[in-house]
Amino acid sequence: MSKSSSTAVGVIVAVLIIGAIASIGYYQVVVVGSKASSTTSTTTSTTQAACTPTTCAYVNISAGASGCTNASDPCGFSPATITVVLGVNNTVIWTNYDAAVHTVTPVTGSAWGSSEDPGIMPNGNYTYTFSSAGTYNYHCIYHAGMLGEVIVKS
Ligand SMILES: [Cu+2]
Repeated sequence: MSKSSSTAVGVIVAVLIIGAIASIGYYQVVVVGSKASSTTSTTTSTTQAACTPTTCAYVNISAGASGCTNASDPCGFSPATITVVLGVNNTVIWTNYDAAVHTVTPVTGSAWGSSEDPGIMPNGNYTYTFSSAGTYNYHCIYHAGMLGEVIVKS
């Protein structure tokens, strides 16, 4: 290899290295930075549905719930377990504070539960009044880690 061609190769390698460093820097500043800022700016004006005439119990679908994909490490429904009493607060309202669509779907049966097509929209809610004592396990059909439970007492 002649001296001039090895110099040319050296220049090309230097340009590639600088380009790689520049794109990593771009990724961290622009891509990661925009993710961070969009995360902090997702404070929405989501409001819980009014509850009349009964007293309701509320479950929040937390911001970031779409990341709850691990069934052995559940998250997303807050509180994950809620205990209500018939005639007192047996109307449960789920409010979606996340940017993604979620569902409240019974683990067994289909006697209750939110729409699954598409589900509870961001800022939306789902209300159900339980009329029988029991334990009602539910999940989100889109995110395997979103598991919840309503315990209804008489
Ligand atoms: Cu979900």
